[in-house]
Amino acid sequence: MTLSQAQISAATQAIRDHQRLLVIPHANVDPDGLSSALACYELFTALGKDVTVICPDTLPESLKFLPGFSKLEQDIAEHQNFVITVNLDEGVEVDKLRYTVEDKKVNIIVVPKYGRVQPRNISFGEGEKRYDLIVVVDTADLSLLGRLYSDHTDCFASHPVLNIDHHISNTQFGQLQMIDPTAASATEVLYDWFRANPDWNEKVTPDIATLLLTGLITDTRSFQNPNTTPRSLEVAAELLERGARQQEIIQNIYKTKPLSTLKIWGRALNRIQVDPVSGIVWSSVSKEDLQEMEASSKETHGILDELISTIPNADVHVLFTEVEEWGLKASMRSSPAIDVSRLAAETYGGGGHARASGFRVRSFSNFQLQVIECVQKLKEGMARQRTEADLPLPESGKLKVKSARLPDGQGKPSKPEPKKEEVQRPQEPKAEPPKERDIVEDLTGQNPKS
Ligand SMILES: [Mn+2]
Repeated sequence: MTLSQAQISAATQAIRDHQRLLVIPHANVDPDGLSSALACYELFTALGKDVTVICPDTLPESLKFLPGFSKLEQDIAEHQNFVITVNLDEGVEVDKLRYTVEDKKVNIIVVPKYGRVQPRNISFGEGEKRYDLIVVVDTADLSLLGRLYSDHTDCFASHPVLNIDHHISNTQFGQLQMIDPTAASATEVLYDWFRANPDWNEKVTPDIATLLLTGLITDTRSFQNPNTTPRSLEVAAELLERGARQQEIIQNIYKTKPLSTLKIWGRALNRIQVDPVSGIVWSSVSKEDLQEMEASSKETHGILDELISTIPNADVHVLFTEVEEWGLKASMRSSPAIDVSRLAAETYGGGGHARASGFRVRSFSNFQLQVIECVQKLKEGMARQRTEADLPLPESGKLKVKSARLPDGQGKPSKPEPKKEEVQRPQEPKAEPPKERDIVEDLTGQNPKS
């Protein structure tokens, strides 16, 4: 389902009718959310709007290259002016305004030049609101805005909200929606919208094209995920033609990593464990590891992808991280043979998608022992699912490092889910793209699937 003309027109009209726009991506923002918000900032500012973008997270260094990054604000300014009006109809002319403060009171003193101000000349009321339209991007539900939403629920209730997203699980919040679950990224939805309005389309600068391409590249894992459609590739090509700086994106997002990140990745990859009998691959990062490498738990993002590309033909990949606030955090991905959303729910009350899920264990005495216990429970859960589905155990010797990828198409070249499970936990699985084809491989003719 792509965007309807009615949705596009209504959203366009909302922007034309409002002046003070507040744009917000989801909490724990990812590059697609942030690029979407900044692309809105750039385009709406070019249309003469007064735009505020709020992103309360501490952002990774790697995203500082995004155009408009320095314009990000941290919190919603809800202060609304209060206006006291002196009616001058009766021949009064005001000379000065003064105020005094006494005992928790402010006196506003109107000094007339001519005439006399009577109580009947005074009226008062609320001034203009700081914002008149809220635009929420890349967010399946308002609760995923985190504290920004819970601290300012009234603000969301008292302003019209335009909801722009590509998650199939979007809860359709807001008065206006532009949701396209067939789009690979929120920036793809935005590009369709921008293009639909000729006067906006001509304002798509190389900076905006760079922002839009950033979301597309990261949400498809460089066009590796099956959410990549022919249209995403067309959009990417068009954005490049319009000056998107692809090399800058790749350099900043994929090729520049702080030393601490490299060290923590090295530690995790060094610790990969494989159970060929049950088809599970896992690794762990403890609090001590993080301290020793002077890394934050955020720097473990991407390790799971690395596990998957290193040993692609396991049924379940898990990364266990010891996180300060939460205890143990497990992130899982799976092949179609195992439903990890069910696995997470049955073992530790977690959740997510069928192919990407997670769970948390809050208290334990020893992290490494807890990891072993978790792996044991996961293996039991996997065995139950296999028995129910009457699936055989993986062939022994199947789990080999990448070079051993099976030539007959049994090896899974890539995982289907984008790495969204940590960011947007409550969402449902993304719409399976029409036929699970790996477009990049079809185009290059490499590793054709059976
Ligand atoms: Mn997204």
